[in-house]
Amino acid sequence: MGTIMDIITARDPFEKEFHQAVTEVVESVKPVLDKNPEYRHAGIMERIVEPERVIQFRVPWVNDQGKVQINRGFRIQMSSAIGPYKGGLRFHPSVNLSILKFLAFEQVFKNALTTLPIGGGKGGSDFDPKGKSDFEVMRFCQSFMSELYRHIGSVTDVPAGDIGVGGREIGYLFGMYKKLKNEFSGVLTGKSLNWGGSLIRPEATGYGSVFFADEMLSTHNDNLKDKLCLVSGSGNVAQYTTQKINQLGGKVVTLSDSSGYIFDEQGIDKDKLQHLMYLKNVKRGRIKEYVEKYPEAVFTPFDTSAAHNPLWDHKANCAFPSATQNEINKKDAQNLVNNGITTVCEGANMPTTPGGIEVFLDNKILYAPGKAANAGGVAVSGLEMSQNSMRIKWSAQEVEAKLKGIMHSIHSACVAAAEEYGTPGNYVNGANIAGFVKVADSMMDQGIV
Ligand code: NDP
Ligand code: 2IT
Repeated sequence: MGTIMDIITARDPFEKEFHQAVTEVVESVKPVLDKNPEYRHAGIMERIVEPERVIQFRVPWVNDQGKVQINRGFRIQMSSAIGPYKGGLRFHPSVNLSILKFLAFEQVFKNALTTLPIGGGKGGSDFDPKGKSDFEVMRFCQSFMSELYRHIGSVTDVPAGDIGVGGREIGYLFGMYKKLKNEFSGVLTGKSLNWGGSLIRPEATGYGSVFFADEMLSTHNDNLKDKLCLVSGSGNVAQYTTQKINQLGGKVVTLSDSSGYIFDEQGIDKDKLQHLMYLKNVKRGRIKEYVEKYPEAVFTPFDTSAAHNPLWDHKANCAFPSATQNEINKKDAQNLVNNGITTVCEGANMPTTPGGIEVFLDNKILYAPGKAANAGGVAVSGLEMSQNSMRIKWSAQEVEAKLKGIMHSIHSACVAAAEEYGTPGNYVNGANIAGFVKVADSMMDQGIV
């Protein structure tokens, strides 16, 4: 049998994001496989890279002009080794099998790190919610769920949000699921507070990422107070990352969307963030509108043909990439290092290319990969599932304390695994190994399935 990479590139030659995510894990866990030959005998790696089930379906809907539209829907049920499939739904025109398989693959290890009993999955559609009316989004979500409902359930597979899927979409999806199944259950997380949602779920990914950065800094007897921070994105994760950095005394000077970024040297404080949230969440506008109210800030459009992203070329102590995959390349990473960055904490999934990661590791940056740093979102989704099962509701303080405890545990698990395998301070190896061992041991217990 060839190597894992030979197998997956022969099977799916064009899935470059999936290959990228698998390559990283394969490299990290090689010493674990060498030390534990039983994992090789049981074909753990061969099984872990093959989704348990892939569902692809047609999503027909009618736009406001009465024209029929066809999108593609997907759900990747990657691993149920430690619990029901769990992971978000992404609605974005770039969505394809490669992107969803990379996300589902990373989700398996991320969910294992949370300490909660949740397996890994991911789904979504190439539907673009941008510029669509609420009714169009509703009709799309209803059509999407009219197929997906037969494959999911509160003990089978529990989707949530991701890029392009927030509270509005989760509401429309839940409404259709409930109608088709005649069942009110915790089949989705990220629900509104009135009908089963958990306090702090909207905040959880951003808050968790900042807690993780603080954990890393504490290993150097440092913290986020007075730290200058670059944040990318301006959606759910970026907004609450900014909020928590502000609460801990740091200063955020950038935010972005797919069209460009803003640089506000004075800092995006509480009031400015509130306005940004109105612009993005209520008005569903663009980041460049920020400078209309705050002319001291500068908007720079992105040039997609440029070799580097100018957002990462500002002087700062910490970076929180929180938009999308591969938004920091080798040149961006080098710019960050040249400008004195000490800490990089990934709110987004796989935002740094392999070349960029190498730069961070070579320069001994405190670098947290997404599967550890952004696990707070799915962790609070797990807590939402617990509250739904018990039919109770925890206070915001209780959930935030649990989230903080979980991020602390994830940090400790990464540090311990990295040390055990001879790469102290390498959070990439730490996260991959700690997540992998839990899943692999569960697969060993359950036989060849
Ligand atoms: P949102 O849809 O709320 O926001 C996404 C942001 O990223 C927007 O500002 C968007 O800009 C920008 N963006 C999206 N695609 C691109 C692109 N191709 N190029 C440049 N900018 C882009 O999503 P989230 O905040 O929820 O997700 C952000 C990241 O965090 C993703 O990587 C997601 O997988 C990850 N994540 C999310 C979790 C969650 O709980 N929501 C949990 C863990 C990770 P625009 O408006 O122009 O599209
Ligand atoms: O990437 C992720 O972890 C998410 N989008 C959140 C998944 C979830 O089930 O809450």
